[in-house]
Amino acid sequence: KRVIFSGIQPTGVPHLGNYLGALSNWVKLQKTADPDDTLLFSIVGWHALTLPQDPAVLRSARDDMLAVLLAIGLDPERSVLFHQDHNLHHVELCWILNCLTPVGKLRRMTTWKSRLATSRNATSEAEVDESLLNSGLFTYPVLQAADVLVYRATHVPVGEDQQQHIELTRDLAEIFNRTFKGQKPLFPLPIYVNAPSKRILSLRDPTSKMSKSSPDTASRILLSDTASQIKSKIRAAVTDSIPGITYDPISRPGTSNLLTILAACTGSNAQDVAGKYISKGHGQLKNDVADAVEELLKGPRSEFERIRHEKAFLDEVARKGASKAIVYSGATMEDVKRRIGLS
Ligand code: AQP
Repeated sequence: KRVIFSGIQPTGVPHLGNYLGALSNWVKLQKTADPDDTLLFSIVGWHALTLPQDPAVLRSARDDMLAVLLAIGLDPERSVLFHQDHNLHHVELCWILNCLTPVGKLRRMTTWKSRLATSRNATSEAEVDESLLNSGLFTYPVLQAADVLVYRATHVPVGEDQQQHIELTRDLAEIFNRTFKGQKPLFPLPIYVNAPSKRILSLRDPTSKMSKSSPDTASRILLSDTASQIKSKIRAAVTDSIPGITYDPISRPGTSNLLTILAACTGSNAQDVAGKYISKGHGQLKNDVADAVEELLKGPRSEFERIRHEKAFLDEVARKGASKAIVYSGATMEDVKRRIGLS
């Protein structure tokens, strides 16, 4: 019996990277899960606070994110869909784990560096001034570990960029199990479930990942983008001037990114896709990528536009989801508190 948990920040409408790297996998898992498996998908508002947010924008981004999850096909009767900030057990366990986390382990996490670099529009992570780092951004991997462990999740489907956080989560579960021994270990060691497609890169700077917080809006394709917006962003994507198309992520990151996107949209492999374009040019590749992305996104986009204005329905889904989530996490927290001596 698996417990599958994942989360997404309400920092804007998700982009193609979020969709291919994480969200589409959640829908697939919902379809293929055993009836005994528990699926929990959370909109992680507390994580969003690690970078400055406009309260009004955050409020509507939260609703929009829930609308997106429903629009892509997550079923609130099958999967527990909820806002992280509706379940205080996450922060309670986070504090307990913080008290077990060596600072050296957090220093080795690279995600906060790139998140800070992106938000500051720095050209490299080295350029980032550490004095600008708030402690929430530094310790958010611990909150992420709490998000997973509070449900005693066994499987975590996230993008490649989050893999090191799952390693940290496993480390913290082990530290807790070792420090507070019981008849059996309290936390299972969760497994990272990779999406079939790797990380999707920025269309403007293919050395960094596609991101919601990048100031350059042409760097990402949103799930709400129209066919013409998709076309113009793909046309403007940075590639290279080497003739012919080959898949070479190191020396041709922009071209390879387009091949990765096309392969992911059509359910094939980037090397195989490249083989079909060997004697073709970037113009042809870009047209085909734009068509494939439009084909993939048009269904979710129209569902999203329909659901996003149904505020009462969204509130009801969120309320029901949170009450289910609290039942699962409540059982874990009783055990945790008993073991640490705070029950
Ligand atoms: N470019 C990407 N390619 C593949 N997967 C990606 N993910 C994010 N970017 C890519 C995966 O999407 C899930 C949700 O991400 P998140 O919103 O929780 O935070 P993030 O990883 O920090 O994503 P963003 O889009 O870059 O958001 P901001 O800009 O707000 O930080 C995760 O599973 C992630 O791996």
